[in-house]
Amino acid sequence: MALRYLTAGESHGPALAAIAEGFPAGLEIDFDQVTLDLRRRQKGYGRGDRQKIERDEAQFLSGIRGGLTLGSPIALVVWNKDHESWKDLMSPTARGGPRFTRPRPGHADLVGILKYGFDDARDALERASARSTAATVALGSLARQLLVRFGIAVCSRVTAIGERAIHPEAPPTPEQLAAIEGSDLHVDDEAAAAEWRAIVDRERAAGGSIGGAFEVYATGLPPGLGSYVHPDRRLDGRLAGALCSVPAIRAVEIGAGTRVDLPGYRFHDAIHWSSDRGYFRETNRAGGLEGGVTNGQVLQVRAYMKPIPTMTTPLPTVDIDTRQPAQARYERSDVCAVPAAAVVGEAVVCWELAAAFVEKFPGDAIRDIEKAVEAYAARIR
Ligand code: EPS
Repeated sequence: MALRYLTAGESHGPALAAIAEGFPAGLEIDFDQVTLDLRRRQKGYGRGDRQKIERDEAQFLSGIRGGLTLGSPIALVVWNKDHESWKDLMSPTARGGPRFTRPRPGHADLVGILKYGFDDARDALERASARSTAATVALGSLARQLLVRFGIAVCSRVTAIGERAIHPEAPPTPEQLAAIEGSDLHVDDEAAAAEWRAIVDRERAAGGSIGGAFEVYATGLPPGLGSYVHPDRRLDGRLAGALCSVPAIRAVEIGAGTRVDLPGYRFHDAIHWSSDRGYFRETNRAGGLEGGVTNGQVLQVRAYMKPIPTMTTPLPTVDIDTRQPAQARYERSDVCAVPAAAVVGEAVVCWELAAAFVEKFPGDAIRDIEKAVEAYAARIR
């Protein structure tokens, strides 16, 4: 069964909801891990006041019994605590409040108005809000648990805020990972973090916002996930698509993908073999993917986030009622959400990898998948 999901929910509506299908039966679910991932998404220097209100937690409604998956659809809800203050404006039974008529350049406000025929941008922006990524992270946490069961670990680090970038050579070591998880900039480089805080402070003072970049890594992947046989089965395309579908992500790089300055003989990773390691490489500019297929190296993808379009110093826009020039409306937002986006990036990478994993090793029960994994490992050994 293929892994698939749907999410629902408006940012200030009662809740976010998700339904996932395709998890094999018998997978142990650690609910604390889901809560941990949801809380990791809420953190980060530059986040707005909404995160002081919410304490995100998933309430599971189906598909799990006594901590074990049943193979049936998993339904979950993340309640919006802030809904209490919005229930007269944003609920299935009420739509009060002033209309939002001055669309923010860069947000879904105007395209939503045009596409769906609204006279109030709130009808679009509530669903377009990055708040929906809480549901994504809950689903990604389930996918992470399937991957961990088979020795695959996914993590991330921020690599740029504004004009200042770092260029880590390798995925984080366990010590570096502990530093990343303890950092409000989701990085193990305190000098960079200090500069990034100053950049965020500068933009907050200027009434602006700031974007950045992060890397997601996956270790322990077997070679052979994804396929080159048809474009929509290529894992590089699926990962790039998943990352670009996260709000505000505008570019994705796989391995050293943007190093067009390197000639082929310096770009590609030479293949070696030894009796103890099997096939191996000394470099990983491919980022763990060749032909859209995992090659057994560490997966390394980088995503770039644009600055959030909601700013206290608003951009010029047009009022949809008067068609006269106006200032874009400001609503509470984040100055910088790159550390949170890195956690969302992990979630979508976990999902795509878990989906590719159950395609390669199908089975209704976790034991069936184990057998398929063992048989494949024996064949390629
Ligand atoms: C977000 C919740 C939102 C925003 C942000 C992400 O909460 P509120 O709108 O109530 O402040 O902070 O959404 C956006 C950046 C956006 O463009 O919509 C969250 O939980 O991540």
